[in-house]
Order: sequence, then C-alpha cells, then structure tokens
Amino acid sequence: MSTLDANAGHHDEGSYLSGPPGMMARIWQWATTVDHKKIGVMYLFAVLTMFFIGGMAAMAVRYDLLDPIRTQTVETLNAAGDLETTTITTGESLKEIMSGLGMGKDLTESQIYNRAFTLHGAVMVFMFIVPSIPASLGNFFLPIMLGAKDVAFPRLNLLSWYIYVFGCLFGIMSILLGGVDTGWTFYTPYSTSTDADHWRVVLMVMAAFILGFSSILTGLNFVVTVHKLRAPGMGWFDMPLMIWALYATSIIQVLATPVIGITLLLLVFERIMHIGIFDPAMGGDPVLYQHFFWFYSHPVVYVMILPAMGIISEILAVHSRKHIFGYRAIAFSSLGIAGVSFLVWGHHIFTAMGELAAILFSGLTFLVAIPTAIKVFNWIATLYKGSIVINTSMCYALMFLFTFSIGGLTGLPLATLATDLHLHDSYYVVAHFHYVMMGGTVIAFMGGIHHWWPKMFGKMFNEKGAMLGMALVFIGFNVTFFTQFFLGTQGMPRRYANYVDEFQTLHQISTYGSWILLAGFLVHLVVFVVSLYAGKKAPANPWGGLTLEWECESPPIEHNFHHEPIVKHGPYDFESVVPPHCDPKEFPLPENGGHH
Ligand code: HEM
Ligand SMILES: [Cu+2]
Repeated sequence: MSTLDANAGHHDEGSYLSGPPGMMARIWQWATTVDHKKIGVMYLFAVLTMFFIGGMAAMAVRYDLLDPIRTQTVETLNAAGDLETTTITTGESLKEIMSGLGMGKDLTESQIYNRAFTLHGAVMVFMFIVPSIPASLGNFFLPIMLGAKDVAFPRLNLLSWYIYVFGCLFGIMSILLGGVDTGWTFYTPYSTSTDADHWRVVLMVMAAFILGFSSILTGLNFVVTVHKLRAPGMGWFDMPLMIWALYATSIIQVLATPVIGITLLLLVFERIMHIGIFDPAMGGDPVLYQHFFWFYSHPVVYVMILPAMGIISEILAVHSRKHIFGYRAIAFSSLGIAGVSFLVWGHHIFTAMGELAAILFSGLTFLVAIPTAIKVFNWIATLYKGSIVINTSMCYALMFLFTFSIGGLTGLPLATLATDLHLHDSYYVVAHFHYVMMGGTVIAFMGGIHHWWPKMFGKMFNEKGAMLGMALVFIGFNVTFFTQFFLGTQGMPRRYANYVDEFQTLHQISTYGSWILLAGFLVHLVVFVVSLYAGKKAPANPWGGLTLEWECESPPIEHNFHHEPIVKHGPYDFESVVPPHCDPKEFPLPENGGHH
C-alpha cells in the first residue's frame, strides 16, 4: 500500500515463528507471549481441536440416527423345550459402543443421545464457533491489516487466551464427569433441577460463563485497536472490509455477552441456592430465562457470521482481481446487521409469547435480510467480469455464496409466524442453522485459512489435495443437511434419538453425508500437516493481494513491519496498483483501468 516498501533492506530480523533453542524455552516463549500472531495461532489450534471434539460428538449423533430404536418380543424354545419370550431391542448403537468402553451402563440409549447432542452443541457454539475467526485469524491479521505492530492491549490479549483455555477446561471436566443432557440452550426448569446430585451442569454452564469474558476482552481489544492504531493515511474508508466486519462483531461481543453472563450466573444461583428465578416450582418464570438467553444468543449468531462475511469480501476481491462493488454499502451493512441483531431475539420463542410481540419480532426479523442481501448482491457484482482465479480459497468463497444463501433464505419461513409454528423444534431448524453456522462460518473459515495459510506459516500447501478436501466437504455438507429440511417439513422433531420408520432412509442418507464431510476435513488435515513439514516456501504475496498483510514477509517478522507503513491507496485498487512483491507481468493491471 505504501510506495515505500515497508520491509526494504531489513531481512535479518527472524520471523515470529523463530525462537530460542530448546523445547522448554520455546514452550515458555509461547506461554508468555504477548505477540498477537502467536496468540492467534494458539487460538487457531485450540478452536480446531474443539471443532474436532464437537465434530466427533456430531458423528455419534448421526451414527445413532442410522437406525430407530425398536423393541420386539420373540418367543423361543429353551433347552428344556419350554416356550420363552425374550425382548430384543435394536438400534441402541451408542449404548453398544459405550458399554464396549465399560461406560454408561445405567443410561438408556436416549439418555446417551441427549448427552451427545448437548456436548456437540455446547462445544461447537461456545468453544469453537464464537471464538473461531475473531480470536484466530482476527487476532493474527487485524493489527497487520491496520499497519500496527500489535493490538492495543497485548497483555489483555494473552489474558483472554488463558481465560478461553480455563473455560474450555471447565467444559471438558463436565464432559469427562459424564456430560450434560440439557441441550446447549440450558433451558430451565430442566437445567436447574436435573442431575441434582452432580456438578456437571454447573461446570458446563460456568464454562460458557467464563468463555464470555474471553470474548468480551477480545472485542474490547479490537475496538480500541481499530480506533487508535490505524497506519498513517488509513482513514475509516481505507480499511479492508475484514476490519469493518471484525469491528461490528466486537461491538456485539462487548454489549451482548454480559447479558448471557448474568443469565447463566442466575441459573447457577437458582440451582445452588434454590432461590426461585426461572423455576415455576419456586415462583420463577422459565420463559424469562428464554428471553435473557436469546437476547444474547441471537446477536451472537452475528458474532459467528460477520467475521465470515469479512473473509468473503477479502477472498472475492483478491481472487477476482476486482475492486469490491459497493465498499461503503458493505461496510455499513456490517454495522446495520450488528444493530438490528439486538432487536429480533423473540423469533426463537414465537411459540412461547403473545401474538402482538410475535408479530413485532417477526417483522423486525425480516429487516435483517436487507443488510445481508446487500452484501450478497455486492459480492456477486464484484465477481461480474472479474479475472477469477479458481483455487481452494476462491472455491470456498463461492461455496459460501451458495450454502449461506440457502441458510438465509430458509430462515424466512422461520421468521413467518404461520410456518414457524409447524417448523419450530423440527429438523428443518437443525438444517437451517447448520446451513448458516456451518454453511456460512465454517465454510468461510476454511476459505480464510487457505487464503492466509502461506502468510501465517510461510509454506504453500498442495492445491490439488486441498481441492479434493473442498469437494468432499461440499458434497458431504449438502447431503448431510439438505436432507434434514425434508425430515423437518415432514415432522421429524429435533433432539429425539428415536423416530418412525418412514424417516429412516433420509436419516441414513444424512449420516452417510456426514461421513463424506468427515473425510473432507481429514483430507484437509493431511494437506496442512504435509505443508507444515514439507511445503514449498511461500512468497510474500502469492495471490497478488493489496491489503497490508501482503506487504509483510511470509511468515511476518516479530513486529510485522520494519518501517511503519504509509497508506497511499485503497485496499482493493486492483485497477491501478501493482501488488507488492509481485511481478507486474504476472499481475498485469487491467486495460482501461478496469472500467468495463
Ligand atoms: C461437523 C458436522 C456436523 C454434523 C454432522 C452435525 C449434526 C448435528 C445434528 C444431527 C444435530 C441435531 C441433534 C438433535 O437435535 O437431535 C445437531 C445439533 C446441533 N449442532 Fe450440529 N452438526 C455438525 C456441525 C455443527 C457445527 C459446525 C455447529 C456450530 C458451530 C453445530 C451446532 C449444532 C447445535 C448448536 C446443535 C443443537 C444441539 C442441541 O439441540 O442442543 N453443528 N448437529
Ligand atoms: Cu435468531
């Protein structure tokens, strides 16, 4: 971005990955680091580990749903020739696995299933997807994209990492002690009365409570960094759109998270002190809990999707070599989404509220579609007549446009009162939120990891292997979750380990789809491990990007830049700027300045 190569003549300072000799010294260096890049990398490996744990629970859930639970009595002749009736139960696949491991003897198949989907949901939401992009890629790239040496509060950043680890440990302890069967929403009065003799529920609820602080501190750090640490010449409308997305996300993290914090604290209070807040048996109101819970948990879905939208803007512009269409509209739509997201939580509890309130929340929910559609149209307009490069990160961005649009559009029948009444708590809802959370955030996260991998680790990855992984993820994802729309419209309720026979085929297809999905992620894992150990050295700017991270070396040096960069043009001026560290012949400027 600066005409002055912010890295000219200073290649002796080692990369942020270099360090003192000796394993212990290295571990201590990382354990006490205040470098945003190292903290970002630690978050990346931690959230992917939680994704793996949540994914394995999902595989257990899907495996169980291969067969319905059936009990039949058969009459057999015993040795003495007497008729005996024996009861045979089939379809208890999780129970068979657990008893093979010598666990869960006293639990029924449904009880094991309830713990499996609760573990899946709670780990995926609180320990994976909420911190996923902001804490990993956000931490690594926000300061660099602004031209800064680090975030505003580096030590606070390290603290937010340790709070995250602490919160995850609470969750894992709850799982190791046998798990929780309340659902990830911890609805009362079941969550304040079940399991009375155990601490499992309290541990999992406290895990979510603690993790909230890590989220708030990360958000706080990003807001101050964006306001205070932009490089000279970088005005608000010179910032990459990824920064606008992370900025809007941070505002939600700081404002909404305290609400879930106090709600979960009140839940634990009611459980331990037996003071009626949510439990009607003690004079409490369970629907009050649902309002408090969703007042946070709806805005938090935008903490999940806004950073993903930021990644998509970066990938589409760089890999179609075109100025993003409607920069300001996309920037403001991020703030618009953040604002409206606080007004729609009631659509999660239409079936538990009065008509007027339901009509209001329904109307407000349709509002969210407007800023979201602005982004999708502007992204497609950016692709129009672009010089599109087909590689893994671009394919993930294109996949996002497809899967996230299905996610968004299938939300409309849930925002409509008449249809939501029938679809609420069915597999249609499960399919819908997987299309937005997985089809949105996880797919964009995969695109972002492939886009910035060379910069983060200084290594290229095998594009063919990555494309195979991407194709398996695309097929597996849609087979797993598209079938669930049909299951839901035909009446299959969520959170049931058993079902009527006519649902078996669709459940089996969905489960086979999840195995293809798993295979896709395993292919990616192999490709990345091979890249780390044997990958080709990455150039500073493999894709010809114009944002500041492509000015840095791959991987970046400790303080990112040798000189403070000076911003002289916009982040997407592909029609007039030759990308840094790139051969103009390889990245020619478009004729007539890119105007079509
Ligand atoms: C890896 C592939 C995945 C598969 C195969 C999968 C499968 C499922 C299934 C079948 C259910 C419904 C269980 C039921 O209601 O009986 C479910 C629930 C859920 N999933 Fe996933 N899922 C996957 C990934 C994700 C991801 C990436 C997220 C979010 C980040 C997520 C979040 C949830 C949540 C929050 C629930 C609700 C749990 C509850 O009812 O308490 N899932 N998942
Ligand atoms: Cu919602």
